[in-house]
Formats: sequence, structure tokens, C-alpha cells
Amino acid sequence: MGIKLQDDFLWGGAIAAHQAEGAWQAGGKGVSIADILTAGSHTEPRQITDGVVDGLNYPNHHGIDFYHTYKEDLALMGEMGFKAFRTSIAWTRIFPNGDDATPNEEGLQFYDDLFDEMHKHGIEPVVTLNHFEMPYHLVTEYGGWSDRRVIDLFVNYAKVVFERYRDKVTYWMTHNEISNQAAVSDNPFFDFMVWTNSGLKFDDKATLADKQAAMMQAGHYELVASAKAVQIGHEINPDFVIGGMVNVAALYPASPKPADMLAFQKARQARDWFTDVHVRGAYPAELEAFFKRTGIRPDITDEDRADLLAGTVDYMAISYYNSTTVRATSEQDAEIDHPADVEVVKNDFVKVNDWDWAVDPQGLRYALNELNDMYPYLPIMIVENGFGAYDEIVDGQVHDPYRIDYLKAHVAEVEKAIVNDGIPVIGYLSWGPIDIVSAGTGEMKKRYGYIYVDLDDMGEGSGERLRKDSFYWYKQVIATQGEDL
Ligand code: BGP
Repeated sequence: MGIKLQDDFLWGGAIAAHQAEGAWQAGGKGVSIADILTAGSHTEPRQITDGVVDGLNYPNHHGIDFYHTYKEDLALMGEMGFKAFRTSIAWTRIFPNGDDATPNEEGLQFYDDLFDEMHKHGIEPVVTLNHFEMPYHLVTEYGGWSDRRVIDLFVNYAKVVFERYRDKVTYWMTHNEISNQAAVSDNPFFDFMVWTNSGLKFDDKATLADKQAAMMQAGHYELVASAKAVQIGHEINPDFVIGGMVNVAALYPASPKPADMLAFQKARQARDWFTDVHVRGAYPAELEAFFKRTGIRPDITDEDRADLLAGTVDYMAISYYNSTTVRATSEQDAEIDHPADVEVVKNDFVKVNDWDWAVDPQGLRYALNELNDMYPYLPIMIVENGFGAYDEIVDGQVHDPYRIDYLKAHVAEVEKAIVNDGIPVIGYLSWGPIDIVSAGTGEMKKRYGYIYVDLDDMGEGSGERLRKDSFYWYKQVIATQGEDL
């Protein structure tokens, strides 16, 4: 049995433009960094091609054709009783190259229609400005977020959409999972994550320090751009609620051995420093010490510092999928600039999904308490949580008890965090309420939805939508405000 939540709690789901819309060149849209990714797999990171290569970049080119099916799909979300629906505006539908003199009216009109359709179903839009969708032209001509000029290009894009949708959208967030970059390491999956967040690409001669320096600089410019967008957003509409967005995996030490405890603490500081700047408007002490100790120091001006302080966020949006357990690989103090000293290890106390993500519902309550301890009373919206799985159609139905079990357990922990721990969680938007393309692997077969989409990894199929068992489960959860889990 669950705990009934507050009436204005935002129950819903979340997607991203590049994983759902398809129509990658329709309506004047430009090429984004998501459009030049190949498909990958559970073990193979997606490759970044040199521009669009026919036949290689198909996953995000087709998505689930949400650009054309959004009315039917939102009707299904309305049938479940959604209060909110998160998606991103594809930056390249508004500014196809990122530095265009004027915005693309067809792109602006598409999102006008999309938000109107949401409101028809009583669904509140929750909008991500940049969900791994930077214009590719900004990478080839400016070097992605390594160039300070991209700050004002982003802020101008934010200003245009804030003004256009000032009466249709209240909840916004700036960069999706900006925190992913902090985990820079020699693992090729992390190179992929830095690419998706900042358009940075490293050659095989790049050292860990090179990657760290490049990521710190890009991250700084992204944070300044976010802070300037928050300020402008509040000028355009003081009722806007604008957040930063980070991935929060609950972190655990592998043992009470002091070195493991320190490694866990350093890993958590690395995970949280972007959040710190979003919320407090300044770099945490251990990062200032890191800059001094290593000489890896971003170009930070006094004006930047003033902007960071003036542009702190109204809430934090978080994605939570799993917990992560770390140990120290050496007895010496684990340093934030040497991720090599901090190694991820298996946690024998939790199970994993088919992509080796630890299934840990209590980790979500743990992570929410950590955030609340660090930032008391700061509203938090869970904007991603879900269970990717290989779903099968059997006699025209999809039975997904495994997904219901995962979501039920996580929602139960959110309810305890709110009611027992007093944490101001304002919404729960599960990831991929309709099957979409996986960001990490480009697969359709990694399905998250309450709604099955009959498309395969190659984008082939009828495209028919099918309600899974979890569709009816979640509809009942929402109808009872979380009481009937
Ligand atoms: C997060 C992204 C989402 C989504 C999610 C699930 O990092 O913000 O875009 O993709 O991961 O990951 P995946 O799609 O790889 O299963």
C-alpha cells in the first residue's frame, strides 16, 4: 500500500526530442550532435561520425516519429491521467545552426502546437532546453562548449523560447544531466557522455588531465549560460520555475575501510559539484583547491562569478536509475582529479537489470535525503526514473511485471522521502512513458514505456502503439495520488 501524496504532485513521464521526435530534418531543423551518433549496444559505446553518414546515424533520425504522432501519444498520456509531461525543445528546430541571425518559425510553431496539445489534456509541460541536442555547427565552427561565445548563443535561444512560450510553459530546466561530465575517465562511455553534454571530442593522445581541463572549461561555460538563462527567464516571466538537471546515482563505499570511505566521499563531491554551482551559485571549496593544486583552471571572470551567484536555480531536476559502489584503488588519499583512484565495484546486495544497472529503490530515498541535507527546502523534481527491458508481445499484449515491480518500489521510496523525511519532492516523471530510442545505446529494444511502440532498432515496424500492463497500473497510481501502488 502506498502513501497518498499532495494533490498538486506532478505525476507524469519524460522523453527527449532526439530520442522520440524523429523528423530529424523536417520543418527546417538543423543537424544536432545527436544526429551524428551511430547505434551502439550494451557493451559498445555509440560512435560519433564525422558529420551525417548515410545508414549509420539512423536511431535518432527516426525516433518514434513523435513529431507526427504527438497528438495520439499525448492522448494516451492523458488517458493515464498525467499531470505533467517532460520533453526537450530541439535547439536545432529553433536555431538550425545555433548561430543563425533569426529563429526558425516552423520550429517555434511545432512546439506551440505541442504545448497546446498537452494543455488540452490538462498536462503541464516541463521543458528541457538542452537535452544532448547542441547544434552540430557549433561543434564544427566553435568547438562546442569549449568556446565562450556559445554562452550567448545559448542564452539567446533560451530568451526566444522563454518569450514565445511564456504563457504555456512554467517549468523549465537548462542542461540535461550536466553532471555526467564530472565522471571523466579513460572509459570510452565517459568520452561519449562528455560529447553528448558539451560537444567535446578527444583524440587518443588526450590524457586524463587534458580531458579534465576541457570538461571543466566546457562545464563552466555551460553553468554560466544556465545562470544567465535563469536570470533572463525570471525577467520574462517571474512565475517561471527554472531548474538545473543532474543525474544522481546513490553512491556507497565498498567497505568501512577509511580509504574506501574517502574514495566514496571524493566520488560524491565529483558527482555533486555541478549541482553545487547551480544551487549555491559558487564553486565548492574542494574544487577551488583542485584548480589551485592542479593548475586545471577554467577561464572564470569576475562577471562569470556574479552571474553564477545571480542565476541560481529555483529547483533541482534529477534523474535516478541506480546506485553505484566505489572503492579506493590505492591506500593513498583518493583525489578528485584522479578518478583512477576511485574504482566502481559490484554491490552484492542489489540485483542488476539487463544493462548491469543496479536496481536499488532505497538508493533513491537515500539520494533525496543527501540532496535535502545539502540544500534544505530546495524543491526537487524527479524527471527520470525507469526500467529498461526487452519487452515481448505475447498474444497481442505486453506483460511487464518486472517494470511494475521496479516503478512500484521506487515510487514507494519517493513517498517515504516526502512524508517520513519531509523532503519537498514536487513531481515524479518516469523516464520513457512511451518506448523511445535509448540515449546510451541507440536501441529501441531497451524499452521503458507504459506504451509499447512497434518499431525495431532499425526503425522498422508498424509504429503501432500498445498499452502494456504497466499502463493500467500507473493510471491507478495517479488516480489514487500514489495510495494504490
Ligand atoms: C539518461 C538520459 C536520458 C535517458 C536515460 C536512460 O542519461 O538523460 O536521455 O536516455 O539516461 O538511458 P538509456 O536511454 O541509455 O537507457
